[in-house]
Parts: sequence; C-alpha cells; structure tokens
Amino acid sequence: MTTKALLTAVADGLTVHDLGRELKVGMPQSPNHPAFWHALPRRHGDVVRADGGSAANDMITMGTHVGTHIDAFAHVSHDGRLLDGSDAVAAGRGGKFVELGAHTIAPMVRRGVLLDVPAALGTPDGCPPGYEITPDDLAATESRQDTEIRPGDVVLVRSGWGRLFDDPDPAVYQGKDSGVPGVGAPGATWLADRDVHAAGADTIAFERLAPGSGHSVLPAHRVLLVERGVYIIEALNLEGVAAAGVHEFLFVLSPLPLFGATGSPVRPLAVV
Ligand code: UVW
Repeated sequence: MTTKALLTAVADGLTVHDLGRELKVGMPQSPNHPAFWHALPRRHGDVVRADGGSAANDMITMGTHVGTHIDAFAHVSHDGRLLDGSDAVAAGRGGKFVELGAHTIAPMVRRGVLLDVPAALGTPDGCPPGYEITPDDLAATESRQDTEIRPGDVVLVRSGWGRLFDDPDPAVYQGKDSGVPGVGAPGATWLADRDVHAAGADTIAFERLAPGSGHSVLPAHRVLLVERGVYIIEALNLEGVAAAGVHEFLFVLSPLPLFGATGSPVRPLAVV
C-alpha cells in the first residue's frame, strides 16, 4: 500500500484492536519474573508552584517479561548457547546482552494472522486446560479461516486462556494444577517452518504447560528463540479481535529499545 492509500484508509476510519493488557499491581504474571509495582512519590499538593500549578509524578518497577511483552533472543539459551551460537553466560556477563538484547528487535509493521484455535476445535470459549495445540490443529484453523500464513507474518495463537486473566485467584490463570493450553515443540516447529517473524499467544508462557509442571520446561521457547529465530509475544489480549471475527490485520508493535534487555513490555495493535 502506498503512503497515500494508507492515509486515505486512515481518513476513512480504521478499526484498532488493542492487544495489550493493562499494567497494574496484581495483574497475572509468571512467578519467574519480578512483579509490577507502581508508586506515587510526588503527589499533587506536595509542591505547588507560584501560579498554583502542581504535578504528580509516579514510578514503576517491573520485570521486562511482565504484562504483554516480547521476548528478545537473549532470553533463552539451550545447552549454554544462544541463537547466534554464542556462549550464553559470556554474552550476559556485563549484565546486558549487546548482540541479542531487546534493543535489537526492530519495530514491527507486518501482516498479522490470528489463529482462533478453540473456534476451530468447536470449543469457542477456549481450549481445555493443559491442552497441547498440535500442528494439525494449527493447519485446520488456518484452513477453516482461509487465512494462509505467509513468510514474515506475525501469527497469534488464541487459546482462550486470556479470559481467565481477570480471575482474582492467581491459581486459576497460572494453571499450576490444571496446566495451560498452548503449542509444544511440534506446534512451534510448524510455525517456524512457515517462516513467521514472530508468534504470540494469550497466555503467560506462550506454550503449553502440562498439569503440575508450572514453568519448569519450555520447549517451544527453545525451538523459536534458540533454534529458529522467531520472536515470542506473550500475555496478549486476543478476545476482542477474536469476537470481532478478525483473522487478518496490520500488526503494529514497537518494543522499548531497552539496551541489552531480555525482553520488553509492548502494546501491540491489530489494525483493520
Ligand atoms: C514466561 O513467563 C515463561 O514467559 P517468558 O518467556 O517471558 O519468561
């Protein structure tokens, strides 16, 4: 699309689906990562200027893998090696990953595809807890929706688990006992074989967690981040876009250029 055509489309009105989740204290997150904290050290009235004006200033602390976020390639190693074959311990020795950190993730303006797996499985609210989404499920979803995945796409795999993110009981969304639905190594390999640029999901860990396993083994991370060079986006809000029946869109994501970081919070958009 030319810039002019794009501007015409904007003028005609585009629908923007926000795929990010609110960052707030107590929101769902992996126990692997430092929690989100938000404080208001400077409150209105603490300092009042001569003209009567006053500013409130807050601060946050959080792990970079909290809330909706993208994993940089530096995030996971296997047998001591990162994606580029470098020694993972040595690469992070200075406390930052110069080669594969979050600052190296280019902003994404790409074709996005939503694979609404539960809709294809006939359980539209969601996949069963601990369900492993297989390559056959992914292929069946792609063909049912008639949205062919193309090289360079960003593919978002809906499991329906995101509906549980508002449950006040963390045990529900963490799925420690029940497990969490998602792809395993075969599903991740299927996505990588389609040459996708990034893959995302509406769960905290992206991949299937077996009942009782917690976040102890992450095979899809190995396939995508270490072996195949596919970014992973986690904790997406895919309910709105799925409810709207949108399966193909302009996907926009700009990571924070956090130098040497293992990941970055993001607020991705699906534009149609
Ligand atoms: C998990 O919580 C496992 O996600 P990440 O890949 O960001 O560590």
